[in-house]
Amino acid sequence: MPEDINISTVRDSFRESLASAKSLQELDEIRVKFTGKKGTLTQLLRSLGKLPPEIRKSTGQELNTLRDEIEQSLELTGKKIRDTENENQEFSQRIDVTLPSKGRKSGAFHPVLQTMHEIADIMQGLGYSVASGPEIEEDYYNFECLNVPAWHPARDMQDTFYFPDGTLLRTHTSPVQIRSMLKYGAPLRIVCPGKVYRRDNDTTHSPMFNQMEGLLVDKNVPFSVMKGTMSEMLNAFFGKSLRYRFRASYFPFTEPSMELDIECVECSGHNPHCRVCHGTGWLEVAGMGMVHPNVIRAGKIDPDEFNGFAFGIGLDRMAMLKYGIGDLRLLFDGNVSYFMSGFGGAESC
Ligand code: 2NM
Repeated sequence: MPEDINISTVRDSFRESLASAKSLQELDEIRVKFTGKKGTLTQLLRSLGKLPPEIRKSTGQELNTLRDEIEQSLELTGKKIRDTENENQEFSQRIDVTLPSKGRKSGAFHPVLQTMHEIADIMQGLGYSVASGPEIEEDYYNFECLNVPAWHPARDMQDTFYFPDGTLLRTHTSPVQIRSMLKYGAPLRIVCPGKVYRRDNDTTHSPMFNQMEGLLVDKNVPFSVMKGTMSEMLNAFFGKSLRYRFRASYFPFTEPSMELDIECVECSGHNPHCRVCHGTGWLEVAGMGMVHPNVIRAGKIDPDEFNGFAFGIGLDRMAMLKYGIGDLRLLFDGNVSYFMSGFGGAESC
C-alpha cells in the first residue's frame, strides 16, 4: 500500500468531497475519483495482494466497509440531489391556477357605429323606428321622387357614383324614407342610418360616409316640433343643454328648409383659435325642413291630409365632435390602436 494513502485519509477526503457536491455531475466526478478504474479506493483494493498476509484480511474488511460506505453515500446523495432538482423543476413549472388572468382586449364598436346606436336609441325614445334599405339604388328613389330635378347639380357625374346600367350608389338615405312611406303609410316616424356615397375625396371628405336621416309624417305637424326634436336629440347626444341657431337654407325635398348650428362643443365660442369651430363659436350639424308635398305624394301619402318634417345628420362628423377625433381619415383606416387606447369601451380587464 502506498505510504501517503491510508484508509482514513481516503474516507475523510471522500466525505469532504461528498458534502460539497451540489449536482449529479459533481457526484459522478466523485464516483470516478474514488471508485473509477483509476480511483483511489480501486487502487487501494488492487494493492491488497501486496500486503503482508497478517494485515491483508483486516485491511480488506476495512476497505470493503469503506467501499460500502462510498457506494451507499453516493446513492443517497444522488437521490437527494435528484429530489431537489425535481422539486425545483416542479416549482418553476408549476401553474398557479388561482392567479388572476392577464385579461384580453375586448372588441369595441367603431366610433361611428357607436354614435349611430346612441342617436338611434335617443330617437327610439321619441317614438321613432329604425329603417334600412339598399345601398345600390335606382335614380327614381335617390333623386326623382325626392323632387330633385334632372338639372340639379347633385345628379352630376361629379357627385354621384353611377353603374353602367343606370343604377347608382345612394348619395343619401332619403330613398329609404320614400320606400318606408310606400311600405308603411302615414303616420310615420323613422330614422334611417347607413352608408352613403359621393364622389368626394380629400382630408375632410370621404367617398363613403355615414348618415342618419329622420322623417316624421303626421297630421298638422308644426315647424316647432322639428326644432324641438332636433334640440332634444342633440342635447341628449352631447349630454348637455346647447345653444342652437337655425338658418334658412334650401333643399329640393323640403320647404321651408333650414340648417342647424350648435354652439361649439369644444370651446362654446370662447376660443378665437379653436381647432373645431375655427373661432366662429358655431358648428353646422344638420339640415332639415318640412317635407315637400311632392315628396309626400311620391310616398303615396296625401299631402292635403298629412305633412311632416325630415332631417339629415352626418354620423362621422357627430362621432368626431363627441369623441374629439381631429382627423376624418382616422375613422376609415384599419389601424384600431388609436381607438383601443383610452377611447370608449375597449380596455383590458
Ligand atoms: C337633409 C336635409 C333636409 C330629408 C328629406 C327626406 C325625405 F325623404 F323625407 F324627403 N329625408 N331626409 C332631408 C331634408 C335630409 O339632409 C341634410
